[in-house]
Amino acid sequence: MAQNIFEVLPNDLIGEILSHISHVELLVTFSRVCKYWQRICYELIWDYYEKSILQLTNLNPKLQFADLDQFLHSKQGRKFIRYLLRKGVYDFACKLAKISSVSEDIRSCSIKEKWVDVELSVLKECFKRFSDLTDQPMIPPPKPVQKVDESNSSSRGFFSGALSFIGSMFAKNPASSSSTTISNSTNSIPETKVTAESKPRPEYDFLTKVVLDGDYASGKTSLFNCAMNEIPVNASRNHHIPTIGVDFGIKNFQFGDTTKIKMQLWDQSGPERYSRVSLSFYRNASVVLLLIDPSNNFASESMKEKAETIKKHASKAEVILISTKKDKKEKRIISNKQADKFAYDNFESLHLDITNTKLEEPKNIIWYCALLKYLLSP
Ligand SMILES: Nc1nc2c(ncn2[C@@H]2O[C@H](COP(=O)(O)OP(=O)(O)O)[C@@H](O)[C@H]2O)c(=O)[nH]1
Ligand SMILES: [Mg+2]
Repeated sequence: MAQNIFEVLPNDLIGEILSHISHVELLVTFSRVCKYWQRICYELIWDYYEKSILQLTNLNPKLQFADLDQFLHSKQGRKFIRYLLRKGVYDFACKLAKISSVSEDIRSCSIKEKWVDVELSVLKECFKRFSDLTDQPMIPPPKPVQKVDESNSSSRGFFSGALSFIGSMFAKNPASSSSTTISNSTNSIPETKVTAESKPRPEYDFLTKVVLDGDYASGKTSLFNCAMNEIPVNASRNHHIPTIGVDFGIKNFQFGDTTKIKMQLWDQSGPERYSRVSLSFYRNASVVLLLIDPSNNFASESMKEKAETIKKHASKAEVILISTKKDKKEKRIISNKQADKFAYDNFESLHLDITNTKLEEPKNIIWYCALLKYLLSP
């Protein structure tokens, strides 16, 4: 009966509904959506694949898969899912970075609204569903179970409640339709209190080590200063102070009510030249930020060399390729398209083009790293 309603909806209306849903959601809810919509979801996802990936990979655009499920289980499909998930998380990170608040000593940033928990639990489900794509080096400390009151999830946020809405259409019992820890039962309130009071919360739920890697003068220390100390580069001064020794900073993140992440951000110096020393930097790194200055003549060669080293010594780390100095007018030797392709081919991951002359993009990056830690951890 319910499916017939979907069947008779005009295509324009279906298109309007689906336009509010991200590609990640389309992908993950795809198999749950009623069969009348599968075709439209298929077309939207395939269209995105052609626009975003095929042009990077030079694959034959005529390559067609009989059905999306078959494609998603292929090697290319798995790579695409991995990429899509990361894109979705990065967009979400940008949004959180913008609305988060920072403590006076700028060591902690938080966003405590309940809808963040709800949206994160949806993303976490996506990562769990494709769990063979996740592999993080450090084991998180045990985490107290907390329940989230659904009444506050409202329509704000990245997923706009669309997933819950569609899920509830197909569930026998709407309250059980969500696969997350969401509960709107009245019993959940005392239960939350008991849990919270009887077990003191640990200082953090996950510890993540993020390493800045890349050539001399690629912008590592500048990104570090933006992210940790909120000091942007003054482009007119163009004064490079080489880093001496090792530096690392700590930043604490709190997402919603439930998750606290402690991040160590490592900046390196000598190892740019003494590569053997840098191997200890990679140990237990959850994320490697590989920076390049795309106007540097040697960036292309060193990017390839670095990629090999990272694959060898930090095989479990998530790698993000970052082009710095977006603000500079000089001719770039490495184009964004080349860098996108390099990141996709080598790390199945994102390439980000940033400037350290403003705080915004470095902040987005560390929020992204913090979110990834949470989402990739079992
Ligand atoms: N215009 C501009 N200059 C940058 C940017 N990032 C770094 N720099 C400059 O590039 C030089 C090297 O940066 P630094 O962070 O010390 O590089 P590191 O050796 O990799 O740590 C310094 O003069 C910085 O001011 C950027 O995004 N835009
Ligand atoms: Mg430096």
